[in-house]
Amino acid sequence: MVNGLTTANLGTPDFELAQRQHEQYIDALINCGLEVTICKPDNDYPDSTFVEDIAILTPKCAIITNPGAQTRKGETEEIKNVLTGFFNNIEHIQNPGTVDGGDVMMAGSHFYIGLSERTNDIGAKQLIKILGRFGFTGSTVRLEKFLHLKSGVAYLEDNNMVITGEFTDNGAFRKYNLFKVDDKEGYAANCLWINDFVLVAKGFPTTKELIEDAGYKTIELDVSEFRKIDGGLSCLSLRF
Ligand code: CIR
Repeated sequence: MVNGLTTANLGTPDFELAQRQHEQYIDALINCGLEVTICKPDNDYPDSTFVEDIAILTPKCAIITNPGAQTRKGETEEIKNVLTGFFNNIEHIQNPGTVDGGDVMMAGSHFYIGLSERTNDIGAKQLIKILGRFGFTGSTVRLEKFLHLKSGVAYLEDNNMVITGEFTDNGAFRKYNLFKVDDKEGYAANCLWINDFVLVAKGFPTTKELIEDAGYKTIELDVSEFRKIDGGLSCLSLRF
C-alpha cells in the first residue's frame, strides 16, 4: 500500500500503523453487527485495500467495475472470486466504459454516479442499464475536483446526507436533509452509515458533532495512513 496512487501530499503511509488501523476498522464493522469476510492481500496491487472501487453491490446483483486507473484494473480478478460465493448475479462494466465504485452512491433504490477522472460517461451508461434490469435507477453527477463522488458525499439513510465542497450546492441532492461539512473538515464527509452507527474519521470534531446532533451514534476511527493515499472509511470495504 505504500506504493498506492496519491494526490494527497501527506507523505508515505506507515505500513505497520496502517495494519493496526485496518484491524480497528474491521473491529468497528463487527461491532456494528456485520459479518466480515477479509480478503487476502494482493501484493501486485498497492491500492487493492480499497475494495469499494472494484465492485458495486446491490440487494439483487454485484457489478464488477472496470477501474479507471490503469494500475488498478487487475484488482477485479480477485474480487470476482470472493463475490461469486455471495451473489448469483454478477455483472461487469466493460471497456471502453470505466467506473470506480467510489463514484457510486446508493440511496434507497437510486444510485448516484459521479463522472470523474475514473468514471466515464460510457461506464455510467452501462451501469444505469444494468441497474435498470434489476429494478434500480441511476443518474450522474459531474465532478470537478474530488477524486470520487463519495469523497464528498455520504448517504446516512432516512433521507439524511452528509455533504461537502463542490457537491453542497448541487441540485441533485436538494431533496435530502443535508448536513453540510465545512471545507476545513471536508475529508470527514466520507463517513459510513452501518446499522444506525456512523463511522467517522478521527480528528474532525465538528463533523462528528454534526452527525451526533442528527441522532446517530458515531464510532471514530483513525485512518490517517489511508488518507495519505487518498482513501477513506467507505473505500475499505464492500457492504451488502
Ligand atoms: C486510488 O487513487 O485509487 C487510491 N489510492 C484511493 C482510492 C480511494 N477510494 C475511494 O475513494 N473509493
